[in-house]
Amino acid sequence: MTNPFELIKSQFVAELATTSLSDTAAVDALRVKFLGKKGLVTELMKQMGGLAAEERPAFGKLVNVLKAEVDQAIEVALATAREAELEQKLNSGWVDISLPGDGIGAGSLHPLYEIREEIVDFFMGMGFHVESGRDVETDWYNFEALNTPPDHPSRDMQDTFYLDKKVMLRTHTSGTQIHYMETHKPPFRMIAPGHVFRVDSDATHAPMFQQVEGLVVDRGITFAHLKGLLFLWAKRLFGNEVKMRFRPSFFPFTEPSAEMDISCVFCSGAGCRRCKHTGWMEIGGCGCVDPNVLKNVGIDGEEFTGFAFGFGLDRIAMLRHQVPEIGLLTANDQRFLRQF
Ligand code: 2NL
Repeated sequence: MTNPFELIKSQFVAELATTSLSDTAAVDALRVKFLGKKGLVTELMKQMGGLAAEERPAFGKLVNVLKAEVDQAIEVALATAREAELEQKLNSGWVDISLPGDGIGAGSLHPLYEIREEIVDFFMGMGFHVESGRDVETDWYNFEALNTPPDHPSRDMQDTFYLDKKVMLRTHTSGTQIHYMETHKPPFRMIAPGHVFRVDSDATHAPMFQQVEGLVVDRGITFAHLKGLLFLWAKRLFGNEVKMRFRPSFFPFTEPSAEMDISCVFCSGAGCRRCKHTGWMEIGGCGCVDPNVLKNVGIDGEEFTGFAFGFGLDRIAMLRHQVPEIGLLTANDQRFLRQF
């Protein structure tokens, strides 16, 4: 058997018989050995160029048949090896297809924004316009127009983030009402929700927090309108059973002024640690607009009167959801946020 075709073929058959049919790399090595650039079959094909013209057709036919046979045997062996490898992978890494899949988590509104939307909804229902204002105000809008004299403690460098001598991050949203009154003629009713900034930072105070302030200016507005509206609003937020009270207070921009308390949401007024055993919790301040403020924005205080109020959103969210620590609202802790 000196025929080169038969020789190579029997060599291939012998080597294929000893190649592992569960190993694609081994089968591929066999392919390279016979069909690669310098493979045995390939070399045989190259010999054709040195043959006499009449010998070429017969030689070409035989070498092509050989190549096709080797080709096909390799393809079959590769397919077998691939399947064997897959089988082995599946057997070694067992998958429990009865386990539940990964859930698709749905987000929800942050409690602070949920409260803000609820409050905005209530006042819009009462015909209030919503104005968001600007975070940076000048001295006039943040203090001067609000009847806050230059020596007032709230102007202290230690309470206010100043950007320049007369430019600052707003310490309350009241400047928004000043802008509004300067550009609109009464009667009007509006609220100003937004972020405010104070140098304060401890367990119960954050350097940035959210407020909602409100303002009504019309003919014949009295303190009774203010009280009626805020009591209605507190019932909407905290339920019909909530009790409310006003305490006399002072703000430079209102006269008279009051602070508003609701019955403690933790003990319903019986007295507990959270309300310092008073049964009451403060939720904001309010009053009739000081005539000086109206004068500053060119509104005739003889014809028009008004009331205004301001509430911290964090405090209201805490009371609404009975959150014991203010820091939880801004810590971004998923274990806390997932409860809403
Ligand atoms: C509080 C108290 C308050 C106002 C804000 C206001 C605005 C204008 C005129 C008059 Cl333009 N008043 N705002 C009035 C009373 C109280 O906020 O404790 N806020 C957290």
